[in-house]
Amino acid sequence: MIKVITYGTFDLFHEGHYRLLKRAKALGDYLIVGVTTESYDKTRGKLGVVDSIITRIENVKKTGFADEVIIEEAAGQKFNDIKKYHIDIFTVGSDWTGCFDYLKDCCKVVYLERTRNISSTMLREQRQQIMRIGIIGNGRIANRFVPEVKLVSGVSVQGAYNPRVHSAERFAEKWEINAYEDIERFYDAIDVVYIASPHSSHYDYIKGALEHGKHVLCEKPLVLQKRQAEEAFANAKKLGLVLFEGIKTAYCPGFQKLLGIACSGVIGTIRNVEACFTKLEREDSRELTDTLYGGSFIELGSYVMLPILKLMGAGYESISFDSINGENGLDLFTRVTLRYQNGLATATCGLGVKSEGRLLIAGTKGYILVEAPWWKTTYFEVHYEDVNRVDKYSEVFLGDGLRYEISEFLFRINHGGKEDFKLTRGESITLAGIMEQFLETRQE
Ligand code: C2G
Repeated sequence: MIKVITYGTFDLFHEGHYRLLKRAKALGDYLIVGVTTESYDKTRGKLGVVDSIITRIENVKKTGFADEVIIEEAAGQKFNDIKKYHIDIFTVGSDWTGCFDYLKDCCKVVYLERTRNISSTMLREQRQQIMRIGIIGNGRIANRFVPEVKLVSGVSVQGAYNPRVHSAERFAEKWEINAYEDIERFYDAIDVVYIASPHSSHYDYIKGALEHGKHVLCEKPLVLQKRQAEEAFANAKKLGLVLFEGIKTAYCPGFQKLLGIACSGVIGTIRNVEACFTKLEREDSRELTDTLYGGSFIELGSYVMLPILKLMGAGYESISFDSINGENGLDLFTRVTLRYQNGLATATCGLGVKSEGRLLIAGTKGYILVEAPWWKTTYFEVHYEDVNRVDKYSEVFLGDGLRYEISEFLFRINHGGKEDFKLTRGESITLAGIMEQFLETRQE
């Protein structure tokens, strides 16, 4: 008798799950299915699981393919289960190709091709639908995005669009999704859009996606003009759609914790915020050669402005930019200084100058120092006049962190788009206005 084992969350049970179990069963005579617990999913960074473990087990059982269902509650369990149950074949979808090769010493490992098109036939009965996401732009960030989607329940990457079809095809091949050359067909196949194309194209893609009735998650900077941001948000509101700016720090758990503590009054009234983010790029990179929309501030400014807007607000009295520019006029390093009625803020960022990526928040009773890289906010300390008193906080930042923004985006869609306190529409509009002002000063 050939014994097969597979594992999964099986949340919002869909056709991809059904086909996987069917083929897993066909590999042998007896199929064991391990269903993950919520706490295990949390530790492995899978967010937003909707169905209870009871429902998920029931759904697996209903298929009739599982001869036995077990619970998977910890990392490392697979190895022991394979021995315990005398397993011949371990199988899982090809989105995990390579990840479980370490089990090859104990049994045969088979990666079954993942189901590309999740149709809605099975989902119609579900109270919550799987959102099929379509990606516009196939660069570095899009490549980091796809594996993070896998860790958020309730969303699946359907396909990629790129006017340069070969680029979309290469990307789709790599991630086992569909490539679309025709944007109408692309919109027909998806529910939500992730825009990761060059900055200058964001505005047009946002407009098009909203007109096609799609919710939009757009990489920062959302747009580069205040008027465009206002118009895009007004459009989304009119159409009842979510428009969401992807600044991943805004949604990560450590940054949320930090804001809570900073605003709790422990350091008194906040008077000064200093944020720095540098990331050295090659001289021939897009970031340092796109003379219209490249440069340090356009690339990294959204991050460094975020804690300032969150903690000091958008009501600054003045803002000024100082840059060190390269020969092509792009800023290799930029310092932004803001003056408030009762406070100051400085944001520095650089693609050609390296500095300490820390965040310092100074108040009337103490200060908070967020260790570099502060945009992950994994560790920070609260200091007071009494040097012996230091409060220490840590928080996780899993993987590339994009899962937090994807999870929040879905949450907003499923809750009528109302809860936008982590990054408000007003803050995104202010950010677009600051980008516009920066570009104007650069042209002078
Ligand atoms: N799957 C698939 N096609 C899809 C979606 C999922 O073939 N469109 C497969 C996955 O590859 C996996 C199974 O269905 O083999 C269950 O998927 P999930 O519920 O997303 O669980 P996952 O996070 O992949 O768990 O220990 C857990 C396992 O390692 C995998």
